[in-house]
Amino acid sequence: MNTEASLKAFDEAQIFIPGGVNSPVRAFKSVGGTPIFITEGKGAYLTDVDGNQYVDYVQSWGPLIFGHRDEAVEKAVIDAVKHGLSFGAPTLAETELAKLVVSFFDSIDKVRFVSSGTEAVMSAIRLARGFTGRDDIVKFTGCYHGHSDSLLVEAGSGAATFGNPSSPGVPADFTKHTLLAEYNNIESVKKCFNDSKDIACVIIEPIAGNMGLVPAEKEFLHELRKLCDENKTLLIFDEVMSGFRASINGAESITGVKPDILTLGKVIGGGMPVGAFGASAEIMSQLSPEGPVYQAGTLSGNPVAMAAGFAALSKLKRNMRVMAVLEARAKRLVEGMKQEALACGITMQTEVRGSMFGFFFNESPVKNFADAAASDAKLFASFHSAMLSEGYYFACSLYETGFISTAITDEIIENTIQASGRIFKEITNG
Ligand code: HOZ
Repeated sequence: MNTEASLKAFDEAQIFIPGGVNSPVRAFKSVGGTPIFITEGKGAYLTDVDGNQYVDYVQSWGPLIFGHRDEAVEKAVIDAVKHGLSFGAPTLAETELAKLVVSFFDSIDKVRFVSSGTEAVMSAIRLARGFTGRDDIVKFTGCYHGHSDSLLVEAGSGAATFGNPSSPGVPADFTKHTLLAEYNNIESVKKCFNDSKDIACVIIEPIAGNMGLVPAEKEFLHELRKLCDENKTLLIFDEVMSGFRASINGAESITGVKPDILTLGKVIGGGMPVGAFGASAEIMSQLSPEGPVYQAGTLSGNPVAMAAGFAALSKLKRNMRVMAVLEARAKRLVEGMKQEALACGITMQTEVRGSMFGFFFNESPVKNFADAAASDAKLFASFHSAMLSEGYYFACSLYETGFISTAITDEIIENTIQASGRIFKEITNG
């Protein structure tokens, strides 16, 4: 495969952009390669600057549930653009999307839109602190909630990929209010509640997607809910990644556990920059201008982004059964690859939640970040670059999650499984 133009593009990008990328995980560093530069996406495929085509299992890290250039989303964006890019004033599109988002979740009455997942979670934490009048928060090692100061502590995603789960530049004074617990370990949460009587909220990815795909156990979430209630602490579900991916009605519909505050992003913007946080009317009434907790944004509720999100979510609402189709495909993909790996003496751990899939080269099941980190990173890197050369674009970090879009057909899945079989044979034959 010729990647000369991508290499040249990367060289030039590195002169003007730190590391040549605008988000670290894209740099391919942990898989020992260099990023490919994309010119176009269509349906299931990406095309790079050298003209190579790839089946895309990243889907812009989750948003593109209908694949690249979905007709309905594209049309909605073009129509919206013709009326103006941004007004910094209310539009009907914001209420339409808010009404639609709220209709999917039992736990929220109101929602506020922002421009990214990071912003959504940062604002949700401020709201929880304002509502409870407390300062401390609990997060879980390996969960990633964006790059705001108090949440960049033992974080997953790109932070874990580069072995810097906590960042310089974040004053210790800011993170002293962030208590850490272990995912799927309720005793570690109890310890936090013993150590502090000032916990405003516990924030969790109920289906963690930023240490690879590691869902929280149902019983653990139920106990977490109970602990939060006993301590009058708010429970925040960060579903920026899993929202409309793991289930159309959120993790609350899979686990029976309702959060007090929900954060969303990715799919709700249909590929445009959107984040959101929602809660009961009582909690949301603390937000400015109704209440004293301040939060704002020039591009919040941007009309083009609202139009894209509305087109994507209303299409999902009309075609709810696609969720089952996507899940069946995701299961077939990881099961097929697992069998191919096993035939070559390689053990793989796999997970699927809706259209999200994950795999680890690990002898034992992965329940938390320590388990994920014990996976064979070298084997992952070899697998990643060999699959890329075969035309399959997987997330370039073992701490990220894969996504199926409706454009990825059964035939593409079967071809991917066959390619993985060839690769496992090559790898094990040295
Ligand atoms: N935080 C994103 C994945 N979990 C990566 C974003 C990006 O690099 O585009």
